Amino acid sequence: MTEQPMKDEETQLAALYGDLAAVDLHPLWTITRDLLPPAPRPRSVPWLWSSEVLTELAERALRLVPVERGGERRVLSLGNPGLGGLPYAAGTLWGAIQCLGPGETAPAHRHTPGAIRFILSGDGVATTVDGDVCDMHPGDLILTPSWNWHDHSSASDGPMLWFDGLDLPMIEALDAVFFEPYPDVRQPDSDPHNRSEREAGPGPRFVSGAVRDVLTTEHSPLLVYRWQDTDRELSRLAAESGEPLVSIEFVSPETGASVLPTMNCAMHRLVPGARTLPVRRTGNGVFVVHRGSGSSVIEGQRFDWSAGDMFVVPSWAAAEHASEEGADLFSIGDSPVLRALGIHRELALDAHQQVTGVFTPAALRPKDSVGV
Ligand code: GTQ
Ligand code: FE2
Repeated sequence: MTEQPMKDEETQLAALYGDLAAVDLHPLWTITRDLLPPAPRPRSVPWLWSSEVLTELAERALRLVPVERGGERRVLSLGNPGLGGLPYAAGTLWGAIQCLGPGETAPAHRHTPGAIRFILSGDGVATTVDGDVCDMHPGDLILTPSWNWHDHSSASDGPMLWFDGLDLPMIEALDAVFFEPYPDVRQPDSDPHNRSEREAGPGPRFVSGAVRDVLTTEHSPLLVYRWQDTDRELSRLAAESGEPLVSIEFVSPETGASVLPTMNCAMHRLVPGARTLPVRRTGNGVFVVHRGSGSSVIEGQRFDWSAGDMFVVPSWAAAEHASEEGADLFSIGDSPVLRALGIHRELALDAHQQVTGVFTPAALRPKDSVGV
C-alpha cells in the first residue's frame, strides 16, 4: 500500500476505495445489490411452457437430431427468463422435456446431480439404473439417484416423451458436479426387469399432509413409482378428506424420507371445482400437469394450464391453484435441502394475502412477529 501524504478526508477516502478495489476487497456499506433482503427474492420468475410448444419442438428435434455420445441426451431444458440465459427452470432446479425415438439408446453415464423422470407419453422405453432395467409408462416416476449409472433405451416403434428433473443447478452452486461416461453405450440387461420394485419393503410409498422431518443422505431403494399406485392413493385420500386439494409426496418405503436427499417429488389432485388458498414456501418448484386443466395464480400472475404443460413456482412466490374439471399435478422441489438445513418456511395466506398460518422451525420463529 502506498504511503499517504496528508490530504483532506475526501481525497483519503477516494484513495481508500481505490486501494480496496485494487486488492479485491468490497466495503459492505457500498454494496448496492440486496445481499440480505427481508424475504427471498429469487431471480427466477413464475413461468409456463405449454405442452403444444414443447411437444411440437421435441418432435422436430426427434426428426433432425440424433442421440449420440457427447450430446448424450435429446433434451430441451426449461430456461427461466429471469435467469439471464441459464438453462435452468429455477435457481436450484433443472427441468426439461426428453424424447427418444424408436430403437434409440441414450448412452450410459453417471453424475453427482440426481435426477427423476416423470413419463409424459409413449411406451416401450426403459431406464437402466445401476444395472436395474426400469420400465417406463405414462404417469410413472423413475429415479436416477446421484452417481448411479443410467441409460435410456427404446424397444418401441414410436417416440417417447418424459419430463426430467435434476438438482443440477444446486450441485453446481456447491461446486460439486462430477460426470463420467460408462465404458459401453448400454449397461447389460437385467432379467427380470424392475428389481427395485420387486424387492422393495412393505413400507408406505407416499405420505400426505404433515410436515415431515425425516432427513437422510440415502436415496429411496425403490426406483419406480407406478401411476396406478399413485392414482389409487390420491383417490383414497380425496374421498377420505373431502378437501379441494390432496397432495402426496413420494417417499422411500424404507425411511419415509423424500425420494432423493436433494429433491422431493409430489403429486397433487385438485378435485372438480377446486380453488385453493395461496401459500408461500421457501424452495423452488417445477410442476408438470399430468391430467385435466386449471389455472394457478403465482405472485399475482395467472397461468392457465392443461395436460403436458410445465410451470415454475419460484421460492416464496404466493401460489394458489384452481380447476373446474379437476386435475393432477406432478411437482419436484428442493425442500429436503431446506429442511435438512433448518431454513424451510411456509406461510398460509387468505384470499387477501393475509397470513393465517406460519410453519417454520421453532428456532427460526421471531419472538414477536409471524416470521414473514
Ligand atoms: O437423462 O441422463 O435432462 O444427464 C439432463 C442431463 C437428462 C439424463 C437431462 C441428463 C439427463
Ligand atoms: Fe444423466
